[in-house]
Amino acid sequence: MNQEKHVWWKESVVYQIYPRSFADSNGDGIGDLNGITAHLDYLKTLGVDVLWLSPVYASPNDDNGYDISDYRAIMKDFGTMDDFDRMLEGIHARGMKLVMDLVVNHSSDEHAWFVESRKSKDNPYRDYYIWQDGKESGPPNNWGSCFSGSAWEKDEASGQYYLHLFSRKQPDLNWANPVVRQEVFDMMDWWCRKGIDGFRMDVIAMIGKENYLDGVQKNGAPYGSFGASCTHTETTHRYIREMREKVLSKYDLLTVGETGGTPEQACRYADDHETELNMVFSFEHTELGRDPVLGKWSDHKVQLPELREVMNRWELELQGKAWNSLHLSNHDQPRSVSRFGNDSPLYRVRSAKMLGTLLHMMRGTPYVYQGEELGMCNPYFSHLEQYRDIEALNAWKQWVDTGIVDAQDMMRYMQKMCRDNGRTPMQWNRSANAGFTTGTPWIEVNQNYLKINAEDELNDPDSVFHYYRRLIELRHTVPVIVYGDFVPLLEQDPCVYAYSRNLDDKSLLVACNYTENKAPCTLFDGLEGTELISNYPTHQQGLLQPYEARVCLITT
Ligand code: TEU
Ligand code: CA
Repeated sequence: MNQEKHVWWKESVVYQIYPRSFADSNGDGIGDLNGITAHLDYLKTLGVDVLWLSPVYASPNDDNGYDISDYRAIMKDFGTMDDFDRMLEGIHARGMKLVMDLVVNHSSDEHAWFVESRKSKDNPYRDYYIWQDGKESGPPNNWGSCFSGSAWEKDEASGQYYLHLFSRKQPDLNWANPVVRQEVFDMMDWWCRKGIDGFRMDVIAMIGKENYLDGVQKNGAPYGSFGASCTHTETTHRYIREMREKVLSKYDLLTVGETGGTPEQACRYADDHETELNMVFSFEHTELGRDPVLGKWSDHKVQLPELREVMNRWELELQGKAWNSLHLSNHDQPRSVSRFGNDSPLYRVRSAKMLGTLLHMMRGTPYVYQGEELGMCNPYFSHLEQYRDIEALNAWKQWVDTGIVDAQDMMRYMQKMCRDNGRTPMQWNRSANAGFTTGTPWIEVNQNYLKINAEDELNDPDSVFHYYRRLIELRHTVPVIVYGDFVPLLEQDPCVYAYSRNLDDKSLLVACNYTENKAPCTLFDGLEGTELISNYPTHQQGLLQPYEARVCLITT
């Protein structure tokens, strides 16, 4: 018997809502809180335990709410604090929990703190942000921002530069200032007292800046990397432990850090003794196929051996030490069925179910990103005007407008990788704009909504929706899925992703054909077990059909 400690957040499935694209209640084309409240029964039917809400705080929307101008107010586009309270009540009334996004590496440049800070060198808020003198009429160092260009912006008022690891409208908060830390902790406490159930912590690994030395500049890259100076530092760990002591330890929360990094680093953030966070998001699997110069801008199709190597390693290295989180998509990623599966009409449903199986039977807390439960796809926008995302629009300027990358190539990369792929409106039904809005949506609806929408899937017992509902139900009813040990199987197989989970006298056998070819597989032959779930009505001995997924429970 393994020693896994039993807690609710290990037994939960989390559903991520990107509010701007979920449901619009008032026809202005923008999803809002009342839209969420109106669809809580849908989420309850799906069976998820926890909702993670991407930022809903006041924001000028330079980065869709990840640039916050008031941490204790609701964005006007999304509604009011009363709407929030009603939504939270509705979530709790249905036995679900709410996790808020915590974006405190940076604020908006329109936050009152920054408005003050930039006024003068001796303003009391100056040290809330990171200001430095330039070097030789240029910025203080060679760091590039995650959203292209220098990570430093010169401010004319004082002639100094401020640091922004993301857009220039997202100045980094100065965590070295204890007053800033206390402001953040007080704000977190305020939300906890309101009754929320946890935090997803945006780029939390970057809060502990240790020095401002030039970063490594890779082959022809225009800027250096800030990674070594800012990310996963001892200082970051110290701040998180302080946060735990001052806020997190006082409440029963789900905490997930958006840290990325290696399994070894994850084991420090999310160790079983709960000194820092409950779990972290890893991105090694979603960063497969990065281009050495263009980074995420590539059209690499992720193959089974590379995906399996990464995901198995994370499962194995965290086992017995830390809790894992499981995800194939979120608001920064393309649609998982388009990226890892096959979104052609022939295989979309099968491959979406296969990917769900592969992920949900693993050890860790699964995250479902809105629309994933419907098998929603990338929209394949082909005109720049259809895109909204600041990361992509800046990248276009950096690579295409300068003549370095061909426009057609970049468009192909964006169709594969742009964050907008995951941000097209939720497809509710067959009415205009997929029932998302009665107005003009802020970003175009995927034109396939007549075929892919929640209403039709609710009525079809064979839909991706009902398959996800069943996966979630299994997690709630079969303990080996939550607490079993993970053991990789068939690690060299070119088509089949297989593993087992083991707890006491129960063993779970999972096999997924990751490809569109038939794959020989004898794992289930002669086995005396119960089939828990499969995306094919019958299983043929010795074989897995294209994208077939099958899970059997065995008593030993
Ligand atoms: O993302 C952090 C992050 O690392 C992303 O910039 C990522 O590299 C990129 O999206 C991949 O395409 C978080 C949020 O999830 C993201 O939406 C925000 O834009 C970002 O932080 C800044 O707050
Ligand atoms: Ca609205």
